[in-house]
Amino acid sequence: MATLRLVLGDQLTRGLASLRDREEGDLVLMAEVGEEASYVRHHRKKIAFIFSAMRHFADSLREDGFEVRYTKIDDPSNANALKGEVQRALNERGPFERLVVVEPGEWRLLQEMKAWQDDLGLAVEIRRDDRFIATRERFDAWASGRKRLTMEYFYRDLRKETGLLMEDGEPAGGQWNYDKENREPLPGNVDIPERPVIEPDAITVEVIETVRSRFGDHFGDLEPFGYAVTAKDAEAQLDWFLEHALPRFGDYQDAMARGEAFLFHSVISIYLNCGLLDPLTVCRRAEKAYEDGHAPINAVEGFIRQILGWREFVRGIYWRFMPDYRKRNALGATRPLPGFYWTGDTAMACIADCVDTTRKHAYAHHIQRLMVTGNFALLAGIHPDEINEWYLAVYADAYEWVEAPNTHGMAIFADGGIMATKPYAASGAYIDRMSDYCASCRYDVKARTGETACPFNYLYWNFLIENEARLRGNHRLAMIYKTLDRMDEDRREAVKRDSERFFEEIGIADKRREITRE
Ligand code: FAD
Ligand code: DLZ
Ligand code: SF4
Repeated sequence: MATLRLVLGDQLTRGLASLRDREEGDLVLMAEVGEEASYVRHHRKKIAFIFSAMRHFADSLREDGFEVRYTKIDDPSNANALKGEVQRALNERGPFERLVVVEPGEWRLLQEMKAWQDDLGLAVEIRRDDRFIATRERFDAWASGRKRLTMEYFYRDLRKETGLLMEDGEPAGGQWNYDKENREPLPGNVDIPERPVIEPDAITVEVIETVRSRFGDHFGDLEPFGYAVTAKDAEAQLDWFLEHALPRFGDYQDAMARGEAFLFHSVISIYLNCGLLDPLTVCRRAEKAYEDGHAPINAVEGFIRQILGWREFVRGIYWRFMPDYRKRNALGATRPLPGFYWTGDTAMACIADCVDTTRKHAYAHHIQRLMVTGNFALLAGIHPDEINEWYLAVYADAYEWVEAPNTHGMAIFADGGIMATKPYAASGAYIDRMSDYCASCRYDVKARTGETACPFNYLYWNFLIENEARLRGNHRLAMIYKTLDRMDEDRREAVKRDSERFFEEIGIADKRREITRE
C-alpha cells in the first residue's frame, strides 16, 4: 500500500528524510492552514514568504515526478489544521499504509503529531530531521554530565569533526575565536553594498494578494517583497553575500545604523530555517572564501561560528530542555509588552528604528534583537510569554527551536542561566557606542536620571535593584553590584522614581501578569 508523506512549511528541502524512499503511488501532502499561520499572529511577510516558498517547492517536486496534493489557504474545503488535512487526504485519496513526516521544529506540534496515530487510526512514522550539522543525540552526548553548557566548546568540537577552518588539527589563523575583532561600530564613510532584490513572480504576487485579504489584521508590511522563494534564488542571495558583504561581516557584525536594516549581514536565516539552504554547505562556501583570500579570518570565522556554533547549539538546548524551558521565568518578570513593539510609536530612536525595520522586512539583525528590543524587555521586566510571542510572530526566520533559546534564554535570562552566564543588560552607552541612534533621539544618552535622560540608563539600575535578591550572587555581576552599593540613596531613589514614571508613561506600570514559574 502507498505512503502519505507530509511536508511542512519549514521542510522545503529536496533531500528531506521523508521524501527519500518514495515509491510508485505515494502521495506528498502540503497544506497552507490557518492553524499554523495564526497560532501566533505571524508577520504578513513571513506568511507570504512561507506560502510562496511552499508553492514553488510543490511545483519543483511535481517536476521531479512526485504526486503532490497541495491545499491552498483559500481552498473552501481546507480543514485549516494539519491533522484535518491529513484526515481529508485519507478520506479522499486513501487508503494509505502509513504517514511519514519529519519531526517538526516546534515542541507543541511534535506533541500533537505523536497523538495522530491513535487519532487517525494510521501508522505514523516521525523521522529525525537530519538537516542540521549535529544530531540531537550528538548534542545530548556532549551536554550530559557537564555543569555548564558553553557554546564555544561545542563549537570547537564541531570544528574538529567537520574540519571547518582547521589546518593540521589546529584552528585556522591560530585562534578558535575572533569575537574581539567583531565589535567595530560603523565608520561614517563606509559603503554599504546594495542588495539585489528579487522581483515577485506570478505565484508570489497571488500569495501576497491572498495574505492581504485573509491576514489584514496581522502585523507587518507585505510589500515591497524581495525575498527569494526557491532554493536557486536563495543560493544566488548567498553568492551575493559571499562576494560583497562577507569580507566586512566580521568588523561590523555588532554595528547598527539608522535606516540600514541589513548592513553586512547575510540575511539567510529565513532560507536556512525553511530548508532552502543547507547549513554545512553554507559554511563550506564561506570557508572557501577564506581559502581563496577573498575574506579575512575574522569575518569567515565569525560567520561560521554563527551557523556551526550558535545555530547548532540553540537547537540542542531547545530539545534538551523543552517543555520545561519555556515555562521558566527566572527573574519573575510580569509586565506586559508595551504597545510600541507593534506600532514603533516611541521617542526612543533605537527602538523606533528596530521596530520599523522589523515591520518592513520581518527582519532585524542580531544586535538589534539582542541589545535593543531584547535588552529593553529584560530591563523593563516584560513577561516571557509576551516577548517570546512577539519574536516568534514578527521575524520571518522565527520557529520556536531557534527563537526560544535566543529570546527566553539569551535576551531576557528567563531560563536562569542555561544559555548565558549573566543577563545581557546594558545601559544607553552600549547602544550609543555601536550605533548612530542616539544622535537623533529625543532622549539624552549621557543623562542618567530625569525626564530627558535615556530610559535605558535608569532602567538598567532599576533592573539591578529589582532583581538584587536573584542576581547579587552571580559572580559575573559582582563589580556591578559593588558600583550599586556605592550609589547614594538620592540617586537610587531617582532611578526608581524615573523608572516608575516611565512605566506609567508607556502604560505598563500596573498591568502585571501572573508568574507561572520562577
Ligand atoms: P547573520 O548575522 O548573517 O548570521 C549568519 C547565520 O548565523 C544566520 O543566518 C543564522 O542562521 C545563524 N545565527 C546567527 N546568530 C544565531 C543565533 N543566535 N542563533 C541561531 N542562529 C544564529 N535567529 C533565527 O534564525 N530565528 C529566530 O527566531 C531568532 N530569534 C532571535 C531572537 C533574539 C532575541 C535574538 C537575540 C536572536 C535571534 N536569532 C534568531 C538569532 C539571530 O539574530 C538571527 O539568526 C540573525 O539575525 C539572522 O540574520 P542573518 O541571516 O542576516 O544572520
Ligand atoms: C510558519 C508556518 C506558517 C505561517 N504556515 C504554515 C502552513 O500553513 N503550513 C505548514 O505546513 N507550515 C506552516 N508554517 C511552518 C510551521 O509552523 C512549522 O512547520 C512548525 O512551526 C514547526 O517548525
Ligand atoms: Fe536609545 Fe537612549 Fe540612545 Fe535614545 S538615547 S537612541 S533611547 S539608547
